Amino acid sequence: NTPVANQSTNKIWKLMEKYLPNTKEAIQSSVVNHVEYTLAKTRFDFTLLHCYQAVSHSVRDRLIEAFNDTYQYFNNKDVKYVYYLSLEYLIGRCLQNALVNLELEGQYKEAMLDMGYNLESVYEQEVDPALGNGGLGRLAACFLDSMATLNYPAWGYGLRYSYGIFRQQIKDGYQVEVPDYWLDRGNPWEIERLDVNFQIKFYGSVTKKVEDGKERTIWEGSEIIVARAYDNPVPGYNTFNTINLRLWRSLPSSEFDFKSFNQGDYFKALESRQRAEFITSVLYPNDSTYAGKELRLKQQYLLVSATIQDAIRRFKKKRKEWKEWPKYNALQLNDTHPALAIVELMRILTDIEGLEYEEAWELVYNSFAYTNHTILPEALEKWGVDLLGNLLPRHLEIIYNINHIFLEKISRKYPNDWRKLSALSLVEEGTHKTIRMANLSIVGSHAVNGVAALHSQLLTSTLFKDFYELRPTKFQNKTNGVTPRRWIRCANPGLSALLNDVVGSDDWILDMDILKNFQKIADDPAIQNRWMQVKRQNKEKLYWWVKERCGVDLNIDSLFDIQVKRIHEYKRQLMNILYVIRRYLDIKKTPAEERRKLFVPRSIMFGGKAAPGYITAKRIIRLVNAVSQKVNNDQEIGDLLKVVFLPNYNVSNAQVIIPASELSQHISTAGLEASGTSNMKFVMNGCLIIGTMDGANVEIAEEVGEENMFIFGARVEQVEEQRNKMRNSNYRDYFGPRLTEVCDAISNDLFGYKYDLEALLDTIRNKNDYYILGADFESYCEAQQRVDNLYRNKSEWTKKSILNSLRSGKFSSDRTIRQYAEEIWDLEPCEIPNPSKSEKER
Ligand code: 4GP
Repeated sequence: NTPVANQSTNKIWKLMEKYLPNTKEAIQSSVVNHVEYTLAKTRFDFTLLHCYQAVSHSVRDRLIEAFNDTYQYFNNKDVKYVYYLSLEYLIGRCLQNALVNLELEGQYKEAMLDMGYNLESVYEQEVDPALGNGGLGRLAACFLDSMATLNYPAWGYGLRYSYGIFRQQIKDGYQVEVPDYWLDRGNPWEIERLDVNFQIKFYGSVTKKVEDGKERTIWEGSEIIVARAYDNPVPGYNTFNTINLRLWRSLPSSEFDFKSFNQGDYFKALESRQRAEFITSVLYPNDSTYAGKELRLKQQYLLVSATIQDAIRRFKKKRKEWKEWPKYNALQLNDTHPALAIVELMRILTDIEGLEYEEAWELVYNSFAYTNHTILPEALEKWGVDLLGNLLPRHLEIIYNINHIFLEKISRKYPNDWRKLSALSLVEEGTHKTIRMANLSIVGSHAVNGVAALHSQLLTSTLFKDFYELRPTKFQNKTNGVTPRRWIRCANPGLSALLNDVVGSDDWILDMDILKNFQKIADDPAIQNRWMQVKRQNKEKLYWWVKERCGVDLNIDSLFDIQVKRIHEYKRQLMNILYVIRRYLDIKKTPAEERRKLFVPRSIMFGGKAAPGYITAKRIIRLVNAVSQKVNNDQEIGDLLKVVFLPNYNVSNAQVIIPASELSQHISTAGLEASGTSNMKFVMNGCLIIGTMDGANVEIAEEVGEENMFIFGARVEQVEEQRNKMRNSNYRDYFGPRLTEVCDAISNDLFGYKYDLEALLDTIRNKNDYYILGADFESYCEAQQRVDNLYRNKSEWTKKSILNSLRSGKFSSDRTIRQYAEEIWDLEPCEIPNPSKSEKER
């Protein structure tokens, strides 16, 4: 008779109550254990990569202790959860962030140094998990950090793509996309949950049955796959709380395709198994554009269905009554990508749980909320009813039903107002009938928010005006934020140390607003000097980065002027590079001996990926590289002007680029950048912004003062007027002589690549200048002149740099997350008692 352990008295659990100690010796022994037992390495084939893996495993052990305790605690306290649903998470590298948040960086540094390893170079071994495109995905990652730090009971849910956003290489000045198989060296951070699997159905048919006088709807899917959970612990800072980012991976289900197997069609059966795995294989590389592909819809549904099933399972374990659902669950939609969650929950509640429609709708409506991230029309998701109805026939029925009931209410409120009815409808009629996912998200949510004050205001006055008039209280603003842990503490250790000295503690990491109390230091010459030293060290780091990757030798004393973000016409990288050409022509026209008097030496850097199918964006990269080649090799110019395209902009590169930047460009056409979040990171790192009154720039100006930025260009209410002006004039008059001369220089083949570059210019000439680059160009040049003037005065520049940083507290994602929790989720923090240091070190 083998003994069977009793769950409560089992010695396993007793033994597990001990925490790993964090002494130097204990850290070393846990690293060494992983070298020997996890990696099975010997001295003969041990590399720095293995060292990174062993260190990560040892940190992961510590994360898991906190992670398990956290959810155990939440469960015991029976808390309300927020579920953050996002198709993208740009989490960036984990090791340093985990060490900083666990407050173990110092200990690990020492332990590793003692064994002959420099922790910094160990960090560099990590791949940068890039399961997102840009702002939306990075925001989700910052939010997780803040949710953990502020002790909110939260779950992040997403997809574990095998291929993240492509790696960008520059070949002959063109962008080349290389697949990013980021898992090829394994991923020490994730925990594969072999026992957390949910079935996901696609296609099939819907039938109605009458049972006990009640009609029941049954959807029988004809393709069944499995979503498996991969957990990624997200540690909070200065707290033991560690939350979970649960990513789903698609796998074939075991019952799958028995028929083919039984009929002996072995290979056909295997092929369909591979099709299942393919669903989560690749992230769609589009930023702010709707893809419209069936595979993408499958991805969306897989995330949604697995997540809702998981949440329901958790809720049911507590044997709650359905009416309590909204009291215990808040679900946040990161854009419309996971909007089917609304429909999926409706389906389960009505078809499976047997709730009445109205009853179910109450629960759905009161638990869901939706964040919009852009008003660009090309981003608005509209799924064709043919595609949706084929893949998810029951969901289409439910959407029609939601729409029917909704429109009935509308027509009672606004009889015969056909315009309103068709604007509000979830269905867009036409030759190709589609479902409007934004309308679905608004109708199914109790709160809808934009991501900066201006953007939220534009949502209610333009894009969602009719919805706003219907229910104004539903609409809110939640200005974005970024985490100071990654963006100051990890990315800029020099500045962190300086701020610690200024404040007298590191309290600012959790309360950025206290920095405001130290504004006096901005005038202090000693602080200014230290501030400049920190900036110089960061510039040196970027100098080497650029030299190694781009082969360009920058002058470290030149002004580092940077625009890094996805390449988009509305972000106007084109205006930036046209100005660079203007500057180049002006320098050339100036007698050699006067050049240094008139022009501040500048290193102008661009970085960002273009969506693979976005030809204009790719041509912008081509132009930047063409200009770079010409200018950097012009002996006459020397270090007065250098132009560099920084390849493969991603989170880890941003951590080097942003702290080194002195001027950063956020120059979108007013009204088109919903918020921007890198603008916040730059400001925190003491960088001055040249920018338009767009997105969060408006609030940054309110906080740091317009006099500490370089604001230019048309305001949102002037944009349409400028477009009309363009329509009614010749581009030469509209552009003015300075921009015209630049365009002519390109046309006259000064930079080569005539075919591409002419096509690029045609996007702004000939009455096409939708992004009013021509209208804003002069004002942009003037702002650039102000930049030069100020940069000559080091002390004044540094003072403004300091003020930018000290006044940036509003843009911590901690502030944003508190607002979501209080104003949308109705969520209370729940902090698990931190096992005392002594207990930890037992
Ligand atoms: C971005 C917006 O373009 C950016 O302004 C905003 O800061 C960010 O979301 C986070 O809210 N949108 C996207 C997207 O990334 O894919 O629509």
